[in-house]
Amino acid sequence: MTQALDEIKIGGLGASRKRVEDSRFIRGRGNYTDDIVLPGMLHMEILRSPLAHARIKSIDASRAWDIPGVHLVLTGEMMATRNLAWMPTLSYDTQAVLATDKVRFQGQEVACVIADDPYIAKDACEAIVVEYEPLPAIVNPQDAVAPDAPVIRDDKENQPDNIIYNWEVGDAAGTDRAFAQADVISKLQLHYPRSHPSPIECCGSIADFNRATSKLTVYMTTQAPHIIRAAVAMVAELPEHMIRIISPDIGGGFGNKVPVYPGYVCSILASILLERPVKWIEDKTGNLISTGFARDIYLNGEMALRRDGRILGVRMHCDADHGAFFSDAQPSKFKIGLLHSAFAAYDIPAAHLTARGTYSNKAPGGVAYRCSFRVTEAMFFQERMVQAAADDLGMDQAAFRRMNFVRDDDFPHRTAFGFLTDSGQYAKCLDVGLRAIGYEEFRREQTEARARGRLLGLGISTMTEPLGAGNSREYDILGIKMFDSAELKVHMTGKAIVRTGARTQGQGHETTWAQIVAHELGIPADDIVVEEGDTDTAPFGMGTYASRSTPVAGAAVAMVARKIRAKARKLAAHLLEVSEEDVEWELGRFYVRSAPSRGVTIQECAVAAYANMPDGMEPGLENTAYYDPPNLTWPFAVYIVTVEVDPVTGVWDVLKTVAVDDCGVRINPMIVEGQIMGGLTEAYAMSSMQFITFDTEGNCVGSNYMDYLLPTAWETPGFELHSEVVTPCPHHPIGAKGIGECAAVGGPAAFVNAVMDALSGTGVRNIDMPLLPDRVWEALTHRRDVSGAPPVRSDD
Ligand code: MCN
Ligand code: CUN
Repeated sequence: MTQALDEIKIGGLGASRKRVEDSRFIRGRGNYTDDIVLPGMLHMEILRSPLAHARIKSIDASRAWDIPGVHLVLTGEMMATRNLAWMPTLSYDTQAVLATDKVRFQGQEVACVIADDPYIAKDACEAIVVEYEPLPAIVNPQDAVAPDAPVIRDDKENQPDNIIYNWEVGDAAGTDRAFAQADVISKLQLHYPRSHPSPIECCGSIADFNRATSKLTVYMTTQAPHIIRAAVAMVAELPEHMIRIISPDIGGGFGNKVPVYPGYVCSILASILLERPVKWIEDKTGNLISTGFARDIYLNGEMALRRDGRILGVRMHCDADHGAFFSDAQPSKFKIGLLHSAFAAYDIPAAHLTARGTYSNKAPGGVAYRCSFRVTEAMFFQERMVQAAADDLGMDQAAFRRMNFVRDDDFPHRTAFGFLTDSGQYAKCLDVGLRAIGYEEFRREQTEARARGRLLGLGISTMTEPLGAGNSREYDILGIKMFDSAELKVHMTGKAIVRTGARTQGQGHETTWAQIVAHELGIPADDIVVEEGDTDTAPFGMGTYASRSTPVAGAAVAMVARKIRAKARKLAAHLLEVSEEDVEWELGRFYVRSAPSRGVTIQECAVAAYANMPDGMEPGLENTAYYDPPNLTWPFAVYIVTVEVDPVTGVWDVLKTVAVDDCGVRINPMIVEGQIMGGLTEAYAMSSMQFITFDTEGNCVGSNYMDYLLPTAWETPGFELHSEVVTPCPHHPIGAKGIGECAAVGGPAAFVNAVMDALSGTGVRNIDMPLLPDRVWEALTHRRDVSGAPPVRSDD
């Protein structure tokens, strides 16, 4: 008779356990970087450039130095004497820490003041006199490559123009052959506008250098503390063991807190020079105007089609605007991230992608914001292209997708761009979605409504996302291989602590990692504490982004728990006085195979590890696992949206949104649903209202929450979520796939496709995001594409 514990009751896999971290957050007891106060702490503020492109003729900081309470003014010139005016980026470029020769985007860091309080520091920044000689600004890739374009990066040798790279992937010749055989060629051109992750908490750091111990401790808002430790060791030339990076509670990251920002570097140098703790907390405009942007790419492509609906081949070209410094955080092999994950869910014989990256007078960035290295753009283009192709063929949207999907029995499947996908039930997800939205009925309603002048539309989007980099054979950042880690210590009373190399920013790791241990060991999740983010205590890891935590660190948690279980089995055999081979496991308990009532609990084994271990056994019940995944995980999702467009105003309302996500085994269904709802909210925001744009002088439109809109509960439509499709990941120890970005990746195309579907038959092929009412109205009334980011358009 089994005495196994009830997994749901102990908070194991599948339990919608309440988030343990929320108990402090909802009480206002979180510990964010700005909550930390150290004795003798000073405050740093940054002076930013008002101009997008200008030569610096002089900087006069003398009046700032004279202000009482000012301890230090840092300028590029001073940084240069310590070889710190420039720093390396994560994409093998360089980035100015404080400008010396030129400013290259509006909001660029020009000087820093360290003072007794932030107000004095801010006032002193205003007392610094900078003489600029304005230069013409470049705000898009088209102008960047014009023959007479000013060279933005004249600091670099061998950089005669604004082109960062030309890159390609896929099979050019095979794709040419596919196009030669096509009955129909469908084309699409679009712009994915610049957007911003915009977490509620801005970036910040407190550097604390202690001359007596030579130790540098930095509290900072980072999603990847260990990478930062390595970067600080390299940039500041400090010994790595004397650097401790602590990432306290993070108020949202969404990719914004992956890069290394000048503010971090300046606060560190200031603390070393002043031998006092220096705190820098960015304000909202600083965050929106200067930190890790997302997207900003122009995509055009074409699809070779057979008349019956089969896709024969795809060509894609991407023009990427990286801003003034190429600082994308992405695997080093891929210049344009994983954009070539496009069309991975479709069985396509040949594909070819070319990409060109250019500099502009905009803040650096590119990948951040729920993107998994540009999968967001890949899936957006894919699903817009698929809709356009189905329209060109006069085929039903759903049928066209189903016909071209990779079939369930086709796995493992090598995609046209060379990825290996390993599992999925694409058609089933689509069917669940179509049933939930009431597909046939809606199509009938749509036709009837049309006859009465009402515009209804239905948009389908699917996405499959490569989540969980590495494997380390293919994925590295600056040469550091991408794997992750977990450490598990079971104390003698059977309570435990787990630490990983990831860093939660709101995703709920403190809740879910304990659930994995509960599943593997039968220790109730409430008896397990999770700690992340301190490089002195956490095992080395690559951090949290690209939804890699569950695929990699989460796998490491399962693997370390299994190591612990293996040792506990030896302890159990000793306690039960039988040989190890005679010991069986059920959740929470080892028992004797021939006498199941004789058993010991995992907690009894834990005591024994400290109080009664067999002769010759190393005491204790602790271990560490490093996990290098054999492959990425490939979640899949179908999002379907219905809308009504008002032909008079161009305003569109969402009628219904259905999401069918297959992320394999769900550790905590409630947290997964939260991730999906958050992602859909962001998808709705990007498709309907969100963009950061620039005027021709390079002034940033979108550096505050009046211009950069975050939807509240008022604007956000309701979402209907479906969880019945579960395709376990074949190589992940608990069958889980990532989920953190899926809805933000796949969602935008569903909203846009719905509006475009409502406009079908009008001759409008594309409206670029955001689909603001005036843009929809313009498309409808003038029957033409509305492209580019407002207000700067690529077509005028
Ligand atoms: N999970 C689960 N079952 C699965 C998959 C995941 O229960 N099959 C749980 C995980 O255990 C974890 C959460 O869902 O608690 C998200 O897991 P995962 O997909 O592994 O993603 P990460 O933890 O690596 O989070 C990163 C991802 C990214 S890259 C961005 S950007 C983003 C996102 O998460 N930023 C977020 N979601 C966010 N959510 C919040 N609240 N705040 C952010 O900054
Ligand atoms: Cu690109 S946003 Mo998330 O991968 O941190």
